[in-house]
Amino acid sequence: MGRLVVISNRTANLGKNTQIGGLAVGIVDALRKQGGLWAGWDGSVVDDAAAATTKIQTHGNVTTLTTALTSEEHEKYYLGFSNRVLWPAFHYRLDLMDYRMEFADSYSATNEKFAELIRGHLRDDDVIWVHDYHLIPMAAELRKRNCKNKIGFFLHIPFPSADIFSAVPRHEWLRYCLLQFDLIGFQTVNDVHNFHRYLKEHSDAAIISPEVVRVNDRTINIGHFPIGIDVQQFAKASARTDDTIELERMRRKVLQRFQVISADRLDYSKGLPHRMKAFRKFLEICPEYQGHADYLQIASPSREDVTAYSDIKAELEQLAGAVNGRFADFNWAPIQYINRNIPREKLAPLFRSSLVGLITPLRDGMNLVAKEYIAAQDDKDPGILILSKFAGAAEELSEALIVNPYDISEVAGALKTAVAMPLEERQLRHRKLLKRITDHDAQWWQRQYLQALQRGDQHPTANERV
Ligand code: ADQ
Repeated sequence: MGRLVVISNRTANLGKNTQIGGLAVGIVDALRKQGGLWAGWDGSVVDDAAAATTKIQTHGNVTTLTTALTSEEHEKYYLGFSNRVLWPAFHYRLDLMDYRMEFADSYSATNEKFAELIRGHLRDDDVIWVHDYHLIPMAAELRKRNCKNKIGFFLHIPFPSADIFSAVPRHEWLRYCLLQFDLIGFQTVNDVHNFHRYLKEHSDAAIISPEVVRVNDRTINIGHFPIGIDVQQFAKASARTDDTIELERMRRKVLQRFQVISADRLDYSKGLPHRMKAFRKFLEICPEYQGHADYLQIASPSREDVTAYSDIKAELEQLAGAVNGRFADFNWAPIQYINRNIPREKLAPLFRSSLVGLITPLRDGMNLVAKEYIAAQDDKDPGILILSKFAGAAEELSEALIVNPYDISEVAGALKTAVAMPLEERQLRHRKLLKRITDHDAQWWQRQYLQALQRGDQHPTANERV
């Protein structure tokens, strides 16, 4: 078996003592098992191309190959086409899509630059796994450079409905690029349906079966591979509580209070304002819980150079202030809003000490926080997950309380149900949810994906056109 080559916008730090979390868990595990190369942007931005040096570092059997972006690439490829066009459109926010031709040109050129850099490091028997919406043209660029390796793509965010995708400028080119991969992996069955429907309506591709599409004489495999987490690692971290969290938990117990928790990147797709309004509604319809319900929203700063992100930050600060102003008493404030990254060792016990995990994105590829919340629970007295039906995770986690995040009253009602739910019902739901995330963990995800990529049909010939 050849090496695994992973190409993603960012790579993780593989140095000693680094806690790896989120989607990196599965990738690192696969790389360490098979040995390989991880290529991507190093996170730095330089003024001009001459200053963008390539770094090669080796950690055991894994090598990282990283480079900087120029300020122009950062502005147009990363913040521009990736995060002002593809991200909003794929999350159904065409109103926030800000397309400019130079964004698409830079997106294409930056993919070309990465491909050029990586091509020189590839071996004939490498299997290549490309991640996410920043790198849709990667296979096309590698094929142009006569790369005949198996190349798979995994989309971490939702694939939108056919109408929405066809509203993205240059969607025909994106489709052409996608169809240069040997395997296109999505998070959910719904994403696969959306992609099929788009191909049916907007291309000549023949859909042979749900898993196989043919274009000219090429075969492209398609599948859904719901990403998972390292359940054991997160469960372990959740049991290692620290003094402050433990003290707070005991204080709440004495005061007969409970905690509702949410943790997200501060992103408009995560539905934070809707959620705060739902919590306000809950306090209105259940006045008996005023003074007893603590809502902790942890929001890590994200893409602050994009206006839509600074707007939502201001909206949230205003909302949290207004709710606290209205309901707070001298010894209780309903909302605690933290706008920074919290280390995983702290996040996990915080999840465990919360009676409700309120995870209500307006649209999400999967949502790992939902799975982390389940993994962190004490099975003797587990909390309850309230989950948006528009999170990819809702396809798997049907024993959560599934809600429409746009319906503020429905979410407030789910909060009411959750806090009154008897222990036996919480335990029953938790058992089923825990089993599902354990069966479909991060290792399972990468194995399923890589097996599908390895057993797929022969690589396509270079330079074919759709
Ligand atoms: P994200 O949009 O980043 O990922 P998510 O899946 O929820 O969303 O992952 C976020 C990760 O960051 C989790 O591991 C969580 O614990 C951590 N996190 C969140 N808030 C934090 C905070 N304040 N401090 C520290 N850590 C925090 C994209 C897609 C998702 C998809 C993943 C993986 O948008 O839909 O699930 O990729 O495929």
